Amino acid sequence: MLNLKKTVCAAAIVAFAAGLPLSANAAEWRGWNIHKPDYPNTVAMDKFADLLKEKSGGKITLKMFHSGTLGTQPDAIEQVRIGGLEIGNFNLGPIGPVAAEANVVSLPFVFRDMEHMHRALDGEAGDKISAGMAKKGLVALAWYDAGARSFYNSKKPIMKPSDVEGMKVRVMNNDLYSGMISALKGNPSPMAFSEVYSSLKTGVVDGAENNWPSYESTGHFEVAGFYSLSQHLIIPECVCMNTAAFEKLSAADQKIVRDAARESAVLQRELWAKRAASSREKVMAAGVKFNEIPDKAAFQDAMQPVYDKYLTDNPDIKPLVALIKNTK
Ligand code: GTR
Repeated sequence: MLNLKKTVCAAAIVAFAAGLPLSANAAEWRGWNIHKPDYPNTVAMDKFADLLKEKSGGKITLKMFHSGTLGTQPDAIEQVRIGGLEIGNFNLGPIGPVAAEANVVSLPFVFRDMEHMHRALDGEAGDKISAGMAKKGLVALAWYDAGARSFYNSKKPIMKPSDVEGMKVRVMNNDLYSGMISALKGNPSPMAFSEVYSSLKTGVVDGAENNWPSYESTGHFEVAGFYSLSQHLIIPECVCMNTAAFEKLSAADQKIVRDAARESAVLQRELWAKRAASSREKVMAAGVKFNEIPDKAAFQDAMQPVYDKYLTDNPDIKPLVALIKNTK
């Protein structure tokens, strides 16, 4: 794996030596993506790059780096914020710690279902989340889908909150997720996506949580064969751009960039729906033991303290949560 800092540094030195500007107006932008070649996000980000080139008549070009080759997600978010990279396809989960507004989507059960999430993000709540992110260096050009996240593990079916007690569960980097596992009396283990497979295999962790496509594409189903449909988090993703770089563009170019990202999002959502179904079929055929959760409200109740604590610590966010809840 390439070392992100070294790469960015090397690029800066080359640009400096060549007398090139380091701004995003330089010939080629660079984009980060964590997923493998055939994943919906990967295909959609490649489409975004194609559309950028086409719509700008070759003036704007984007080179995508897939499979997390430019480093972990929290590092890449930082790089896009400071302008070391121009573009990233990020999950809003690890953006929460840098932009409080984005953290609302990481409150367990904040969205009733995918449709509710779409309506909220396409409306006023989405505008408020975008505004908060832009202030922190990330312009959300478009939203991608990432389904609902459920628990999986190598030990047993999870039917009720107490089944998580004592389990070591990998979470993404965000205190809300650690709090969520602690609330279930499990042991949270924040860790990079790329480390989860071997950690599950060697028993460093017992379980993790994710959507069907990521559970399948990573091979986690091979080493954690119990998937329990808790659907406790519905976290959208963004095509994000460094704010300063975006603001430097002419209004016409900004429109090109937004339009290209939105068009790629239409494709991503279509591919996502298909992949969610095919990934589920694939892991079931491979022998995964799947269970529905009889009483999801029990998980919601058990996770409520995380919710309450977050809103007590961040009272400014309360209206945004209310806005989401009241979105029909
Ligand atoms: C996936 C998401 C990735 C990453 C990953 C994880 O669903 O698309 O961006 O956040 O989950 O669990 O780290």
